[in-house]
Amino acid sequence: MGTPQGTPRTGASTPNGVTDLVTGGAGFIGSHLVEALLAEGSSVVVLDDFSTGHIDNLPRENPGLRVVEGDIRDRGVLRRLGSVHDIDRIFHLAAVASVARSVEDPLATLSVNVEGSLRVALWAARELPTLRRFVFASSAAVYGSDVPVPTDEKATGTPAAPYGLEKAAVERYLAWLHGHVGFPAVTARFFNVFGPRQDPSSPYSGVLSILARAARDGGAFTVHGDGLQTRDFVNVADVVEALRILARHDDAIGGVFNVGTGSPVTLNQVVATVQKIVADERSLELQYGPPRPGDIRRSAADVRALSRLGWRPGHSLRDGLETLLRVS
Ligand code: NAD
Ligand code: UD2
Repeated sequence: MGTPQGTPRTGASTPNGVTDLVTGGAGFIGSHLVEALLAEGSSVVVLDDFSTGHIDNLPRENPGLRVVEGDIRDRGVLRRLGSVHDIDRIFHLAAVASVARSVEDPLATLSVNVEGSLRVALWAARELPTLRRFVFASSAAVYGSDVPVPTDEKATGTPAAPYGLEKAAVERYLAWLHGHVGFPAVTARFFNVFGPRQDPSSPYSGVLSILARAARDGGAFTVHGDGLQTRDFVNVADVVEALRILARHDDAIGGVFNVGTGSPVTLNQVVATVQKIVADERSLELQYGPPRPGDIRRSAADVRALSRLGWRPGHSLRDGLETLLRVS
């Protein structure tokens, strides 16, 4: 395909010669990934519709960054991207990343999370013949509650909400494309990611963003249930490192990888740690309410597959919480 109006296609002139496309790059996880990719010398193109992402999350002054506002379902936007940039790797993070929203309006989330993802993958498979990697942000939500814990990638559970069904569907489409045309797809199943820039504004936002805001502002925090539910909270910096490893290792192609720590904690333990960190300055008003409908009781990742590629969580939960309380 030709380059419109002689626009130079990017890629060759970047320090490491690599051009990365990050869909959803203005969001919580995406913006941390963009920073890391720019730091390693990639030229980075962000495609985001800013539905939950923010331009302020991105280092706009960095000459290696190009931001395109658009919807992943828009064929015209994808076609233009492919004609202007020599894209080597795609990190597909754009999604309506909300379990609650998927329950309220499953057709709306299906449209973005499944149709949108499939459009990006089909476009890449057809129009980017030199693409080296397509890393997909999936979720532990594909497992539901009827699986052994810690959970390895072979476990087949029943997702508790449309969000998990949507992620599972995209995983299956990618497996098909990999088998059918050798599409270089890799699936990363994130567990409970936390860190700076996670938006705490909805009751269904990631629990640690809500807890950190309450601790910072001295507000109330409600534990849903008895607080003995476990989660595998993984630092966004470790998630970014996992994505970089999955993009580098050819062995990862066609694979599915949990991204957690393998060290789950109860919600009560996390709350106690936060209370200790803020003890001198503020008080956290803690209350217990009824369990949240559909909540799973235990969640923990078996991370042996990712560890075999050299990944180790580099941040303790306490360090991560301290950073979160400092910056959020
Ligand atoms: P986020 O909402 O901060 O990021 C999603 C980004 O996608 C936003 O910038 C949003 O504006 C963009 N987007 C949404 N719909 C779009 C569309 N139609 N076209 C273009 N851009 C669109 O969420 P996040 O927590 O950073 O999640 C990133 C990815 O990781 C998502 O795919 C999510 O499902 C997945 N994930 C997140 C977690 C977690 O704990 N945060 C856990 C498992 C999986
Ligand atoms: C699911 C997915 C996760 C990600 C996320 C996106 C699993 C195991 N995890 O996480 O991968 O896709 O959804 O949203 O499926 N809680 C409180 N008080 C609050 C808020 C939450 O007690 O104010 C509890 C909540 O009831 C749950 C725990 O904290 O028991 C974690 O909740 P969450 O919404 O952060 O994430 P979760 O586990 O539903």
